[in-house]
Amino acid sequence: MSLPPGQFYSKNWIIYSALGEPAVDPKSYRLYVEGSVSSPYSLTYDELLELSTYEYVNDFHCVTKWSIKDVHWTGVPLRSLIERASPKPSSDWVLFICLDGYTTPVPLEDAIDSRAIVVTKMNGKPLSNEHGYPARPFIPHLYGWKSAKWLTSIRVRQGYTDGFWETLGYHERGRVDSEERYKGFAWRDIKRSGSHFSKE
Ligand SMILES: Nc1nc2c(c(=O)[nH]1)N[C@H]1C(S)=C(S)[C@@H](COP(=O)(O)O)O[C@H]1N2
Ligand SMILES: [Mo]
Repeated sequence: MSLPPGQFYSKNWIIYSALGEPAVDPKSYRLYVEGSVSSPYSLTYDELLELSTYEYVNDFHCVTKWSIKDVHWTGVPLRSLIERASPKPSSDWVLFICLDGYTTPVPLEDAIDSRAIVVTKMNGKPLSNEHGYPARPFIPHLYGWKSAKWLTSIRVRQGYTDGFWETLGYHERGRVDSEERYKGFAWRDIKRSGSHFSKE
């Protein structure tokens, strides 16, 4: 797997917990699939673990440029979780909502990508608390801030809304290959324009 533009490999993860680290009790935990859907529902942790999983090896890319090589991901396809709730036809975004209050939006199209999952295991083990136990989404072609830790709700929406980092200028979509790091432009456009501050 080749390294996308602007990234470098780091040996160790950098743990980001912008809003603190909640301790999640798996007995009371619920994952909600709700919003612009006909049949909202929720799953307990045990129910989530009973669903069939999909696994693969893929790098993890943080927008601040560090990447982790060859992470083994195991999780439940987001597509199946979302389809079960029957999204209304006009739905076009999904907002991930976390127990610490962190949020991040992704286009519905990315959320139902065949490789988009709700991760329950990283490198063969349940997620550690600092990595977002019990669940976090992972969408391989998007930057790591879209992989919201301590996920509690998959909210289908009509229309875009900012999440935590998007309010502070991070890109609406965040595709790694086209360097969608910040709103309004892709980093490669800046390089092409030859100036960091003027796009005119
Ligand atoms: N709830 C929550 N999820 C989060 C974050 C956060 O601060 N809070 N940071 C994001 C960012 S910017 C990155 S790069 C990854 C980092 O994952 P890690 O903390 O497991 O290394 O988590 C993402 N998910
Ligand atoms: Mo990040």
